[in-house]
Amino acid sequence: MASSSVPVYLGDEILTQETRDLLSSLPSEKGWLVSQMYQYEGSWHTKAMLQGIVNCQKHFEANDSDIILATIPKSGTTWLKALLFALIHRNKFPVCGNHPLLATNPHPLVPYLEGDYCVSPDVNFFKLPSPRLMQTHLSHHSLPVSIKSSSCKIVYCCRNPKDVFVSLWHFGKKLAPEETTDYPIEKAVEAFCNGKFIGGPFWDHVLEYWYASLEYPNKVFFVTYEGLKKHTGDMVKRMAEFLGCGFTEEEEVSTIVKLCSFESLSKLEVNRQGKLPNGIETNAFFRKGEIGGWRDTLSESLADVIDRTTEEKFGGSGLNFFC
Ligand code: PAP
Repeated sequence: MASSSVPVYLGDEILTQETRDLLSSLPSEKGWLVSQMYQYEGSWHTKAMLQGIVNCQKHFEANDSDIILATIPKSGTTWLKALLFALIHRNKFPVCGNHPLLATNPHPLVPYLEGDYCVSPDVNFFKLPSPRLMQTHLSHHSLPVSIKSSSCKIVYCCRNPKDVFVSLWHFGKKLAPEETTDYPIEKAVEAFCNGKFIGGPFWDHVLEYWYASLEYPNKVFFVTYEGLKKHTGDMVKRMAEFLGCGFTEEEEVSTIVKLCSFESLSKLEVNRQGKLPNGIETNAFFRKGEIGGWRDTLSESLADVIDRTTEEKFGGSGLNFFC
């Protein structure tokens, strides 16, 4: 899959000898949306992404003031990038006619850690406005050590698995049509439920951050796409409190909510006609933006397959998705 900011044009030449050796020792198979994927620390990745992960794990140094947005692809990354950027920089960039989000897609505004590290181990984020806001799709256990050992904060967003699957399904059809022709939806659902897709397994990814948020509530803020959709203003205020930049009585949250809404962002020229630096069309990140949109794509029996897996994996965790 050409996941969000994965540089799709990167070839084998970016791989170090160490990564080549590592790759040869890992389980690998042809995957849904990619010709070959590799299992590293329990999750599936492309070669290029693996290089980025290894570099990032070795070289990324978190600052105490950093904010890390963590998601599994298609769970609300673009939306949260916009919301968090607008929220933490609201004094520097008040919501008005020249706000950066009006001219730039949320992805380049919030760097993708392991994506940036694909290209080189010498990444620095010195140009980022403070506090630094960065995004990752890494599992909690694969995060660079300094993210866990420093006082930086993590915001994790998850989404109900049927909508995640369907969002990924359409994203794949748009971006990698040749990789999906021999992959019927039944096979893709099976791969998703077995955790065999880029970034998967979904279940373990969500549960790890869920338990981390219960154990360390001052370190990890857990939010669902559904909760955010239903109570956007309240959730944004809670995130602000968690990040130490709470709203005053007089401050309005509604301008940020509106600026970052699907309706506003998806209408902007930059998100309708633009391209990310890696060539992906920005409109690929704005499809429906709904809760329960899976109904248009999944048959009842395929929805049941995902529901049964959800019950099995999330049973007893306290996590529920009623849609
Ligand atoms: P990524 O992880 O690859 O960056 P991500 O942004 O998590 O992707 O997922 C895209 C989904 O978020 C799309 O969902 P859909 O396919 O079900 O429609 C997209 O429409 C939705 N999305 C993007 N921006 C917003 C937003 N501002 N509000 C709500 N949903 C949004």
